[in-house]
Amino acid sequence: MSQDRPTSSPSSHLGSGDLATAPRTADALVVAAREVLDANRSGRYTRPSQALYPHQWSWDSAFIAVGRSWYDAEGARLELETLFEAQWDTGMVPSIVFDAAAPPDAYFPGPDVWQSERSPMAPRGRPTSGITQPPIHARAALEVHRHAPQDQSTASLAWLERMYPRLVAQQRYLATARDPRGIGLAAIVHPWESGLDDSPAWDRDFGRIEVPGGALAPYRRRDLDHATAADRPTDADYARFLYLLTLERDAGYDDARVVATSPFLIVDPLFNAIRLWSEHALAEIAGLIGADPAPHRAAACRIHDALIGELWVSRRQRFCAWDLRRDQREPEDTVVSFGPLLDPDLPRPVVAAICRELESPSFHPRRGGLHYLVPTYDERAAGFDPERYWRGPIWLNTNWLLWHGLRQHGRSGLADEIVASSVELVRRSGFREYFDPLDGSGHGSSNFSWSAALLTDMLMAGRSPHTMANNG
Ligand code: 9WN
Repeated sequence: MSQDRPTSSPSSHLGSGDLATAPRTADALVVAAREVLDANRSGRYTRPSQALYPHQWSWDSAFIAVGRSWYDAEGARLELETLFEAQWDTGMVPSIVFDAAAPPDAYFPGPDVWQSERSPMAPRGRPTSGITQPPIHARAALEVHRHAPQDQSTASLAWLERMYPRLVAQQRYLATARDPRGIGLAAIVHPWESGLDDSPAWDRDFGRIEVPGGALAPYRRRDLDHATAADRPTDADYARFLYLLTLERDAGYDDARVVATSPFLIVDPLFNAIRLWSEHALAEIAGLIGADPAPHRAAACRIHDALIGELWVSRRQRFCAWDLRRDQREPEDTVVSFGPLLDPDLPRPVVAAICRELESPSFHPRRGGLHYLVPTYDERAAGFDPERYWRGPIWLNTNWLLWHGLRQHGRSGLADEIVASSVELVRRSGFREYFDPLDGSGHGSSNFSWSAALLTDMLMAGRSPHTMANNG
C-alpha cells in the first residue's frame, strides 16, 4: 500500500494531541485492524468484542469474514461455516451462537434465558438465541470468494458450493415464515433482529409495548458491567427486549405462532434491502457453481417491487418502516431509510431523494468543517442522542452498507466522504463500537471486530487481496 487514503479526510479539526498513539497511515490502520480481529478470535469464530459480546453473533461474523478475507481466506470461510453449523432446521440463522467456553454469566441474556432447546427446529446441543439478524451472509460469502488468492480458487469454489444450499435456506426462511401474507417483505419480530436494536425507526410501536408486572424474572444487566449506562439502551427498553424474548420463548419459537401474536411486527427497509442485495449475490454465486441464477433474480425483483410499493412514502420522500400489527408507516427519519440504496435497480429519482436527505443538515451537518458521517438518526430530531445506542451515533457497519449502496449508484463523492469520515473516526478514537457524530469520541466496546473488519474492507477496496502489510 503506498499512500494514506483518503486525501480528503476532514482532519483539520483534530487537536494535535488526539492522535498521539493512533496509526496515521492506511497501511498501519489495516495492520492494527488485523490485530483486533486476531485478538478477538476464539477458535473457529471471532467475538464481536472480548468483554461485552463473548459469543458468536450472526451479522458480525459476516462483516468479520469480509474483513478477514483480505489476508486470511481460509479463516474467513471458517468464520461463516462455523456460524451456519448452528443454522436451524427452518433455515433461520440465529442471531447468537453461544460459546460453551465463555463464562456462563458473561453475557445476558444467555443460553439459560433463551432456551433454544424448546424448539425442535433448533440445532441439538448447540445453544443459540431464538431470533435472527439481517441476512448479509450471501453477500459476505461472495466477497470472501472474490478476495480468495489464486491458489485457493478451487477450495473457495468448493466452499461456495457447500454454503450455497444453506444460504438459500436462510433466504427461503425469511421469504416464507416471515412473510405469511406473501407481501414480498420479511417481518422482524424483535428489534434485536434488525441489528439496530434501539433505533427510533420503530419507537412508536416498540414504546407502546407494556411489560406486565411479574412478567420478567429478576435479572442483572451484564452490558452495564462493560459499558456506560448513557451509551446503552434504557432500562425500560431493555425490559421490553426481554419481554419480547420471553413471549417468543414461551411460543416455543414456533414461527407461525410468533408472527401471529408478537406485539412487535415490523417490516424494516434496511433488513429487506440487505435481503435483496444477498439475493443478487446468490444469483452470482449460482452462476459460479453451475446452479440456476434465475430464481434469485426473480426473488430480488419481488423484493424490489415490494420495497417501492409498500415502504416508499412519496409524501415524505423516503422509505419508512412498516408496523404490520397496526398497519402504520413509522415517521422517524433514521439510517434504515437509506438501506434501499443497496438495490441496484432503485429508480434514479428515489436515489436522488435519498442522497438529498443524506446530504441535508439532518445527516450531514456542517459545523465549521467538522462533520462526521453518517449519524444513525436525524440530528435535528428531538430524540437525537449522540451517545446512545443506535439513536444517533455513527456505526461503521451502516457506513459500510451506505458506501456500497452509493457506489453502485455512481455517487462516489458521498461514498468517499463516508470512507474519509470512518477513517478519521478510527484514527481519532480507535476501533470503537460506535462514535459520537458531534465530536468523534468513541463509545461502547473498544477493539470492536466489525469496526476493524469493515474499515479494512473500505481501505483495501480496489487493491489486490493478500498484499497487505504483514501478510501472513
Ligand atoms: C443484542 C453484537 C451485537 C450486534 C448488534 C448490536 C448489539 C446485542 C446487544 O451487539 O446487540 O443482539 O446485546 O446489545 O445492536 O447489531 O450484532 O455486536
